[in-house]
Order: sequence, then C-alpha cells, then structure tokens
Amino acid sequence: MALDKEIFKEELKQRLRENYAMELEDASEQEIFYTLGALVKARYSDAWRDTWKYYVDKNKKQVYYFSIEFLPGRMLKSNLLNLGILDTAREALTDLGIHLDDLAEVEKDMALGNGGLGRLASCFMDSIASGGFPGNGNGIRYDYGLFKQRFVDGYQVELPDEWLQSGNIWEVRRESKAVDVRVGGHVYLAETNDGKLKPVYENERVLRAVPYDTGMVGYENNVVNTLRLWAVEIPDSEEDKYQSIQGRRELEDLTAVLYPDDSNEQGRLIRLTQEYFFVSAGIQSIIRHYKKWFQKPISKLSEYVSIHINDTHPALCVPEMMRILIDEEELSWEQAWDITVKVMSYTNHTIMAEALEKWSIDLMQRTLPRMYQIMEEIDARYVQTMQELHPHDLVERTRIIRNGQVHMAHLSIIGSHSTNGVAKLHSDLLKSVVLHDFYIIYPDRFNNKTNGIAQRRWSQIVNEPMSNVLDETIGKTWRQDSGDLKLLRNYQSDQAVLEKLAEAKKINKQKLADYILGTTDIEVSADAIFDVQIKRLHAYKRQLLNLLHIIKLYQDLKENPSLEMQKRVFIFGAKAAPSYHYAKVIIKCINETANLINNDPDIKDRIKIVFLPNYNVSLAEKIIPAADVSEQISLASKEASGTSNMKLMLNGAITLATLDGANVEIRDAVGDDNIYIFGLTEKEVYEYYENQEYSAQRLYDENAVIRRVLNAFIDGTIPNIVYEGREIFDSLIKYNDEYFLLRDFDSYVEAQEEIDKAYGDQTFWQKMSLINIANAGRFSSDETVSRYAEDIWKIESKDSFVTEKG
Ligand code: OX2
Repeated sequence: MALDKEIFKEELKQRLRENYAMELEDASEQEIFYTLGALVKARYSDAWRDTWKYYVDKNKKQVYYFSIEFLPGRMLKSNLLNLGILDTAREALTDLGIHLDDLAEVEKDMALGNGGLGRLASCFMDSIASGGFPGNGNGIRYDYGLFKQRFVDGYQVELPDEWLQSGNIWEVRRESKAVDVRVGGHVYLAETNDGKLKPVYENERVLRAVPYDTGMVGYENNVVNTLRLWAVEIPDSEEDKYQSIQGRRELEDLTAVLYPDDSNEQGRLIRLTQEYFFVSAGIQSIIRHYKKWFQKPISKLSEYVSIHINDTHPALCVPEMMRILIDEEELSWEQAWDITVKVMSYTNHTIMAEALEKWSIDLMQRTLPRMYQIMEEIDARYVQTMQELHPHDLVERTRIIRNGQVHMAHLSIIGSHSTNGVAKLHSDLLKSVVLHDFYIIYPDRFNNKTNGIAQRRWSQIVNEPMSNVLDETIGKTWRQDSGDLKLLRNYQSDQAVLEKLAEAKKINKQKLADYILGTTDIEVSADAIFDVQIKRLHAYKRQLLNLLHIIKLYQDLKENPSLEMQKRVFIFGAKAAPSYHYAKVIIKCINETANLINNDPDIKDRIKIVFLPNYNVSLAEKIIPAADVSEQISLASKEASGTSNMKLMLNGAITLATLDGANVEIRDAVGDDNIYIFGLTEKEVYEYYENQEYSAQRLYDENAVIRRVLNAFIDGTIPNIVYEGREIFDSLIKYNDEYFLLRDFDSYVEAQEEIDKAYGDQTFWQKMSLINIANAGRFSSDETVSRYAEDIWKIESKDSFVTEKG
C-alpha cells in the first residue's frame, strides 16, 4: 500500500499527541523516533497476522532457525525500505524539518551477537521473509547485548550495553505464550500404572520462558515472519522459592548477558543453562503450535516442521525433541528418532578447535539430568548400530560421549539429516579433515551453503550515492534482484560511469572522514586510500599482519622521506572477547602505533591509522561504503567464510586476501585481475603442520625487513608497549608464530605495493571497483536462503505457492 505523505505527517503528529501529549515542535528526537517506530509497526501488523494465518490455513511447512545470536542492528530504515515507504517517509519527515538519518541514529543497535555468526542469522531472517519463505528465528532476549567498547590509554575497556533502557519499539511481549523449562535436580525413571517408564523429576528448578516477538518484514511482499526471543522469569508457582533479592537475581541473570565468561565454572553453568533454556522453550512452543493449529498427528511432524541448529549452541534441540516425543507424546524411541533426524539440520561455522563445544559429563548431568540420560541413550544406540558397519576406532572417535565429555558437534551431526559448511573451501575441509570421520559414516549428509548478505541493507540503505548511480546506469531492477547488478559489467569502459562511481565513493569517504574527526579527533583526507579491516579481533584473522605492514611503511618513510606512495588511511574496527588477553594486547599495540604515526610530523598525512571504537553493525554501515581496500587476510583454512568481504565488495572495495573462506569464491567471481591474492594456500598450511618445518626464528634471522619491524615492538620505537610489545614479539619468535604471519609477510607487502600502484591509475582502479560491484550479486543471502529452503529445509516460498495454485 503506497504511503500518502500528507496522511503520514498527520498520523505522526496525532500519535505524538496521544502518546506524549506533545506537539511535534516540542518533541525530542527520541520521542519522535518512538512515535515513528510505533507507526511503522502498526503498518505491518495486519500483514504479520495474515502471514501467520496463511501458513496455518495452508498447512505450510515452516523452518525455525535456532541461534544463540542475532545481530539485526538498527531496524527503522530496513523496515521502511522493506515496506516500500522509505522515500516517502524521508520526504514527509523533511517537510516537517526532520532528517530521517538523524532520527535513525536514535535507535540503539540490537546487538545480541558477537560477529559474523549472529549477523548471518539476521541477514537470513531478512531474506527468508523477503523470499516469502515460512521461517522464524528462535533465540534469547539478552538484557545486555555485546559490550560497548571504549579505549582508555589504548586499552580496550568494556561497558555494559543497555540497549533496552528506553524500551524496544519493535518487540511484542507475548505472555500468553510462555512455557516452563525445567533444569537441575534429579530425574529417575519409574513405571506407570500402564507399565510404561516415565521420568520423575525431583528438586528441579522451573524457569518461566516468556517470548518477545519481533516482526521480520519481507521486501515489498506483505510477508512478515517472526523472530522469537525468550526471556527468563520466575513462575508464579515458584514465587515462594525466590523471596530473597539475591535468589531472584541469580535466576534473572540467566538471560542477562550474551556469552557470559565461560572461563570459570559458574560462567559455564550459566551458558549451558542458557542453551537449554532457549532450545526447550522454542521446541515446546513449536510442538504446541503444531498440535493446536495444524491438528495433524505428531508422527507427521517432519512434514511441517524443520529446525535449524545454527552452530552447536542449540545442539540440545536433538535430545529435547526426543524428550518431548518420548516422554510427552509417548512415541517409541525408533519413531521419535526418525522424526528428530528428519526435522533437524546443522551448520558448522568454524574449524577452530576451541570453538567446538564440549561439556563435561558431570556438569551436564548436574545441570540437565534428563538431557544427559537421553544423550547417553543416543550415544549407546549410535555405537551399537555403527560398530556393525565401521571399524571400532572410527566409531569411538565419532561417538557423542567420550573421554568424560559430551561433544556437541557430534550430537548435531548424528542427530540431524544435514551438515553444511559456509563456503566451498570450508565445506571441503569439513569433509576432508575436520569432520572426515563423519563424512565416511554419513557421506550424504554433507553439503555446502556459501554464506550471503542482506544486499538491500548493505547497498540501498547504507550507500545511497552508489545506489543512485546504479539506478541511472542500469535501471532499478537490481534493487529487487541483485543478480541484475551484473548489467553493470557493460559499463566497465564507460568513463562517465566510472567517474560517477568515483564521485559516490568520494562522498562516502568524506562522510566517514567527518565521522572519524568527530569521534577520534584524527583528521584524514578523503583523497587517501581507505584501507579497511573490520571484524572480531582474533589471532587467526591476523590484524597483526596488517600492523606489521604499517610499521614497515612507517620505517620506510622515516628512512626515505621522498619515497613515493599513495596516501593511506588504515581503518580498524574490532572488539576483543573480554577474556582474550592476546587480542587485547594487539589492540593496545595498534592504538600506540597509531598514536606514534598520526602525531609524527615527518609523516604528516601520508599514513594515518584510525581504530574506531565500538565496532558494531551501525558502524559497519558507515565504514563499508567508504572503503577502497578490503583486508581479508586470515591464515588460509581458518576463516570459515567471512561476510564483511562480501559487503565490502558490493560497495566497490577491492579485496586484498588470502585464499581463505569465501575469498576463494570472490576471486572466482571477479577474476584474478580484480582482486589481490597473497600468501600460503590452505594446502601449504596443512603441509607445514605435517612436516613441522616452519621456523619463524629463521625468517627473523634471514629477513632484515622482518627483523626491523619486529624489533620496533621491543626497542622502544613504539612507545608505551613495554609488556605488550614483548608479548607480541615472543608470540612470533619464541612461540613460532602460530598463524604464519612472517611466512606471508613478504607476499602481503608485495600485494600492498601493487595496490599502491594501481590506485595511482584512477581509471584502472575504478574499473576494478565496478567489476567488484557488478559481480557481488551472487553473494546475496536471498540466494543462500533459497538453497537452504530447497535442499535442506524443504520449504516453499509463498510466491511460488500462490502462483502454483493460481
Ligand atoms: C563465524 C565465522 O568465523 C565466519 O567465518 C563466518 O563467516 C560466520 O561465522 C558466519 O558463517 N562464530 N562465529 C563464526 O563462527 C563461529 C563459531
């Protein structure tokens, strides 16, 4: 329904009067934002109800995407865009003297995730709704999102993210849909009158799970799906047990924070309970919905429900589904297992060993006794079935419970019908190395689904100047179907188009330069190359390699002030996990190097380093459109996919990358001439692991440039890093450089030199940039989600259903 500008203005004023007893002139930005949010929500509420009803009336199979993280960022503009009223709303607000972009800044980022995994879940939510697919998210409503990052004396300081302080305009509390979740205590099996074995619970704690639903608005298609996030409360029946404030706090802490520190026992307990809490609540509500509205026998569940386990955090979906089917629905084990495996599917997002979840048997038994019993049974039956088919060793290595621990990845693979990786290389590595044992056992379960990004957000919403040039050049169909970006290929030699794209980039760069000045007091020139590395801080992502190169450039310039090179601004955005000491040391070293270089009069503005604090979705939206160079420099094999690589490419940045994760597919898309590849390949990395020949010390001894750069960490060149500099130095030399930075250093420097040269030829550069934009379409999450829908979830799009039935 088109938006009538005049009616919209009147409605906004009217709602403001009703809610705040105020006229527009007197209202604060925050009051206007909340009023506008309510108005937008009202606009999709009918479609939300109708979508839900449609799925029920037509008995549509639905997917439930279980994820411990969702990172939607701000939703105002994306909801306006998807409702097709962004432009009109913007104009209407302008008439009223309000800038939509300023108003949008009022919204707190919904940051219920750490990074790529959570952001992917939110891109999927957008694409599932936009593709007209029946699909819902299921997660946790943390009171505090990912911490806010500040720098004090160059150190990361973490502050709580009180995102709910002023309320969340998009959510709806649905108390009537609350369910109880039982944890702790003891469970034993007792015979009932009719001779069946039933679990009896003793001394368990009952938690009340209350859902908060948020509408996931599809792009101009009247589909609004649901993201359901659970919060913990004290059930009425248990009020007596929680008379002390401390007792209440303990319980309420369960959904207080994302990823509580799991380095101590108390933290681990909370984390495991969180995982079970949202899993159990989610599955209970799915079953209740199915029974109430679909009215089909429980044995047909897998025809109507698909559950996706996003990484292993929701792996308890498997035993929880079994519990409900056996204990409550009274199905036989075999029947329940058959349904469970058909319903579940699993995505692996990393090969990093420390991220593969394992829980001690003892903790599992104490926290979730019934889950443990069921997992023991799954494990025993697995061993029994497989030992007839496979060698003993293989079965032992792949079982769920071994060496005193419960292996959540094993549980996820054994208990589901599909395991996928998130880029071709990653999926291949799963099959050939990381999960090779499972691949032997279940070859048909393995598949690849390369990640994608919500392209409308990462182009139309964040980069208007570029979007306008695209409209003028290739028409507007790319806004609907990002595959049409390829039409741009026809303009790679069109000087006028190249110039227009360059102008758009310049506008974005100037805007970011203003923001940088405003937040950090650092003045940067929009004429410089904006060289960007934005992602979580992790040793394997090698922000340190970037820093080594910067130090080299600095030393070169000091030695030879007349050295010819393009001006560069190195931009970082990265949070380190609060307990990840080494990552924090790297942050400190980058910040101190920035201080040194930015204030060195010899360098002036030839190199600038900007570490923007508090990297989050909203900050990404400011940085990405302004980037010239996209740093994707993880050690080959370590980054499962990466998704900032796709966002940066879409915005015309040139990728500087190792052949890791989805970088490989980006190279395939743009061709070798439009990307800068360097470093070890994944094969070479594995060879090093095998032959153990790597010696960082030798590289240090033999390579004078490396030596000079590394010495800067310990000889006082970079001030204020006495301890940190030593730690970095030792990690590279004494502990033999786990991520082969020194091995890749020379080829990285070479690639950077080529980039420097290429940027000097602006036409050449702009052409590469255009080719990147033109070939970004294939990395749309619309495409990714369609593949999941077809191959794994077996769900149909509403559109195809409607056309099918005429
Ligand atoms: C991330 C991966 O590190 C990243 O490569 C990938 O693009 C993203 O997930 C989405 O698939 N936690 N975060 C990730 O994996 C885990 C575990």
